[in-house]
Amino acid sequence: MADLVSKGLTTCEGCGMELIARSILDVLGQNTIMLTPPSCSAILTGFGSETGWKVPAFQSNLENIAAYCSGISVALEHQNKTDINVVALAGDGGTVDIGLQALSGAVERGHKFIYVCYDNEAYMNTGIQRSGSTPVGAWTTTTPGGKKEPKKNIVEMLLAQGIPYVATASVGYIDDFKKKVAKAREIDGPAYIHTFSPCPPGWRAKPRDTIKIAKLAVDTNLFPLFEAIDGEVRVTRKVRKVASIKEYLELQGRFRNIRDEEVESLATDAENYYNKLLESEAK
Ligand SMILES: Cc1ncc(C[n+]2csc(CCOP(=O)(O)OP(=O)(O)O)c2C)c(N)n1
Ligand code: SF4
Ligand SMILES: [Mg+2]
Repeated sequence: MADLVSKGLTTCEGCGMELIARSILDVLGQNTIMLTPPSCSAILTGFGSETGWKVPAFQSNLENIAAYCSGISVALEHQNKTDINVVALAGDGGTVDIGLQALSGAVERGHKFIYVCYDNEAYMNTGIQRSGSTPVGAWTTTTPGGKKEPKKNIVEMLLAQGIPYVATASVGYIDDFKKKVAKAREIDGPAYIHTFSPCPPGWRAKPRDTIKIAKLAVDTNLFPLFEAIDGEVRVTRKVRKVASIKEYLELQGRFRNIRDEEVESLATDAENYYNKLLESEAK
């Protein structure tokens, strides 16, 4: 298989986002246009005449990547170019906060594009500021005592909007992610994949623990893996034995000062949400 992302990028050791980028193009191949907003994924799009992508790519603003996807998608339609994938690779801040209105608008208009959010749970590129996607108890430079508010659930927001395909994924289960990218390509409309993506420097974690942490997030039910086609939910990885949230938290320095009651609330919310997903699957 051709490697469509250059080697020797300046992403950090153990970066989840880079693995996501490589995996997207492993599945979709050459006939793909990649878009990135200001964020760590912009490292791949590059500066001036240098780029890490071996496919066409475009750098948007932070608030409007989905609007650019819409425009490119419509232009391709007008040219009868139906075999080209339009893909956004955006961070959590650029998705659940700053780019939300553009994403919601593009989904409402029903354009055909694939939006992959790599969720490293903070604004990493600008120095680890909290985002709407930062979980309770996590240290960031703007939540020195740990974040108080729960993580925003963008997937449920898009489900409520009636998006034809939405899924969660994790770099810990990369085959599951790749299957979802392949499904997203077949959807005649917007498709969104929210992907758990460890960031060793931002999480004060060891680079070698990236995959372990990404698996534990799923196996603790903190980040359940599922997809919904036309609103029909299917849990794609059933958790038979719930893993230890304590072990998950201890691998990351950002949770060093988390309080017992916050750990409890994370565990309770995780269990409730996972059960809710199983119930909607059964309907
Ligand atoms: C409207 C706007 N606000 C702020 C910025 C500055 N900025 C550039 S990258 C970035 C962080 C984006 O965070 P996220 O989307 O989570 O991606 P990550 O850095 O974590 O990869 C910010 C705040 C900007 N470019 N545009
Ligand atoms: S700061 Fe985090 S997301 Fe950004 S390149 Fe480094 S590991 Fe990847
Ligand atoms: Mg981020």
